[in-house]
Amino acid sequence: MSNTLNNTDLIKLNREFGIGDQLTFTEGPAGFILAEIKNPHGEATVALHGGHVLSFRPRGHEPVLWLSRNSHFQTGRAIRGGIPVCWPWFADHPTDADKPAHGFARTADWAVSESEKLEDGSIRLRLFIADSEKTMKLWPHRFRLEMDCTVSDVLRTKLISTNTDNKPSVCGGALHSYFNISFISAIRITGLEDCSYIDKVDQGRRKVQNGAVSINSETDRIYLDTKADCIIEDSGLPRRICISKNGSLTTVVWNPWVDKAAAMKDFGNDEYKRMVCVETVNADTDVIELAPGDTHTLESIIRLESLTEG
Ligand code: TA6
Repeated sequence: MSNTLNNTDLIKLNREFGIGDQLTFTEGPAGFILAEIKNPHGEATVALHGGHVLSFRPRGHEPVLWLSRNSHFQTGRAIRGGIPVCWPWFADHPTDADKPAHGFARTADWAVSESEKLEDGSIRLRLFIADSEKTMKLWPHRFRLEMDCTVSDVLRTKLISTNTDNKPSVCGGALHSYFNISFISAIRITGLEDCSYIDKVDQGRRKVQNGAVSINSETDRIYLDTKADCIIEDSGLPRRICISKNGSLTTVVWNPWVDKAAAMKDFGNDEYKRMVCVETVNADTDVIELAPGDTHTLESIIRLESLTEG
């Protein structure tokens, strides 16, 4: 099914997977099909294009995810903001620079496989893609990739990779989350203290994080062997965004700052002041080897805390 609007698709989707007024499929920008989730705890929007969570807002709170006002909504292009799904590799392809950065999943047409309302009132939605002639040209492996998100006042997002081939495969990936913040100088990120990282802004030099992370210039760091929760403390809103994870030993922190922001067409020049990426990743030494039939789950759990809590 193409991800752009076709009435029969929408009617079929709502009949098969809709849940009253709590999960409805609608038309979005450029005719992209969106799943709108609204329940007493919170709300979220998910695009079938890229299996992409675009927004999340716990009831009574400011949006937690950031989306660029200049984002593309175009077949074949990635959406700028929310939670892009990077897969089956993170950042540049390890050996072929002609292959798309962050893999092909974020520009693929995903389909719906499951939806349900859970006992606690949260709504769960599952989307998937599988290998095709097109993907085999980019990555010669048979696979099934699923994105499962559960929405309450907590956003739980799982990326489930299954090797459906008869030979092993190695994949990397990320839930490349963009967070909405009051102002870049009003935040600090904890949970990465004493972790070593690859500084992509400084020729890939290896460094060790000293104290909390604050951002006052272009930042692009791959933190290695990380297990702890990351917390974005935002004194401007004020709140704490807590990001827990499973199935990942790598965390990426990114802010393009002035020049990179200006160089990106799908990113407003001043928008670097209002976003930060704290990504749940499998990359570098933490890529995943899947034997035939094997499955790996990369999970992020995003929730809010007030600054006075904890
Ligand atoms: O996750 C950080 C990063 O890999 C940066 O190097 C930067 O390129 C960012 O992703 C955005 O990549 P994109 O391909 O979406 O422009």
